[in-house]
Amino acid sequence: MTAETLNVKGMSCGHCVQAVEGSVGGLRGVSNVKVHLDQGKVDVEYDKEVTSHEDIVEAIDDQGYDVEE
Ligand SMILES: [Cu+2]
Repeated sequence: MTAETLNVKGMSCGHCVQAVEGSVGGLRGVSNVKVHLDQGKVDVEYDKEVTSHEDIVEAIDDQGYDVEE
């Protein structure tokens, strides 16, 4: 299992939390996702055999938020 913390810009309210947690949490291979709204951070745990960092970044981007690489 891989654990990462991503810095995500643009999340401002509970709707944003649900959008990010819902989209990332819906990816195959993601076992845990937690948004820290006050810090602009997203903790994610996933199986590298099933999904990738790029897939997660894309899922967040699709919701309209920017991941700072
Ligand atoms: Cu919001």
